[in-house]
Amino acid sequence: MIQETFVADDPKSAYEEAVGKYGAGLKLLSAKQVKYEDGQLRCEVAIEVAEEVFLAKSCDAIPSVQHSMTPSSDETALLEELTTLKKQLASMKEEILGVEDDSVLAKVKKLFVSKGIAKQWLDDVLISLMGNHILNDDTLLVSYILEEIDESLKVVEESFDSPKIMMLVGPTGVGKTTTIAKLAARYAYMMDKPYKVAFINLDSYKVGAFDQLGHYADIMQIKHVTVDSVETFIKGLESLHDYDVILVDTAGMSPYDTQKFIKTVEFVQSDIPRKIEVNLLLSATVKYEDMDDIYTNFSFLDLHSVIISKFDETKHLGTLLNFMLLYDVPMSYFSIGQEVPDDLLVASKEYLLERFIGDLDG
Ligand SMILES: Nc1nc2c(ncn2[C@@H]2O[C@H](COP(=O)(O)OP(=O)(O)OP(=O)(O)O)[C@@H](O)[C@H]2O)c(=O)[nH]1
Ligand SMILES: [Mg+2]
Repeated sequence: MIQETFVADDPKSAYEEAVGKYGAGLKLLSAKQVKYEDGQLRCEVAIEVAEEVFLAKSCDAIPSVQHSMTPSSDETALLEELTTLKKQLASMKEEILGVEDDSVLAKVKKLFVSKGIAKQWLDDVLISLMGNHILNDDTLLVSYILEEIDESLKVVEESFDSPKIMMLVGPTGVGKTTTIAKLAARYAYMMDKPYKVAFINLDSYKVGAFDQLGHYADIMQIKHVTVDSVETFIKGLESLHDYDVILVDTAGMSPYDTQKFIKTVEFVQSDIPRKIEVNLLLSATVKYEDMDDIYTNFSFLDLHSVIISKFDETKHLGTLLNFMLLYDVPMSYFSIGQEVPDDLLVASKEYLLERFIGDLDG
């Protein structure tokens, strides 16, 4: 077997580069973030492929066991030049947008920033208003920004066109299992047509822990399969081939727990006929400082949507909104309390914006 390391700004891009080169036949060995000499954090993904595949696919005439895509000195110089240019552009923008502290623009910007919206995002949106009278009217300016937020947010519609597998991933204790129970009740009993729903539990890390999902399965009369390896996962899915929706519960993962990530990636990439929709559970109470790590690491799993939980635990939704604005993932459901099955909403921009406006006014 030949090992190769791919480097990119985030794990997903590095992994996609590897898959782009070798197809799905590769084995993922590790994924880690490394601080490079230029001070940038980059992600290194190590993979393993059969020697024949390596020789067939590698455009490098001399096969090397450890091939790193670390930039060459020319590329580094180019990167530095680009970084300088970017900084110059940013400072030019700063000059244009740098206005008196008591101006309408400064006050409105301050308000949104204080509620969690990134200054950078606001500047990108506001730059197009330079010279426009809206900048002198706080009501119009606030409405303009809210409309821009509304336009940038994305919602994914519920769809049952074909049978699907929904996997819920996310940090520990965010509400994955409870949300799976709510979704199961919704799909099996609360829609125009009853769907055939089953559970698969990958949450095998918590040995001996109370089987929360099994408990919900018993109450709701939902078929429930627990697996502990990719092989039993594939077998489990085969045995559930005639189910409309298979909900897959996973163990809570710290975004830094590479081993659990790799294990989960193996399940997501396993050789099965249906694509797995991976949904990231994110708490509305997420900390600003943690968002970047959560996104960078969980996006590795090729996210289909974000499900937001614990709406009832905070009035301040700016940080969450900021997350949705910065990363290009649509929202699918909102969990608004602990009650199964009632405290679940299909994601709506209006609901999120209304709550955010309530906070702006407050
Ligand atoms: N207030 C509130 N609590 C919630 C919500 N969703 C889940 N919870 C509670 O959060 C706690 C953890 O929920 P779980 O569903 O076990 O979370 P999990 O992500 O499966 O946890 P792990 O499997 O340990 O990672 C439970 O007490 C739930 O009742 C919500 O929307 N609002
Ligand atoms: Mg759980």
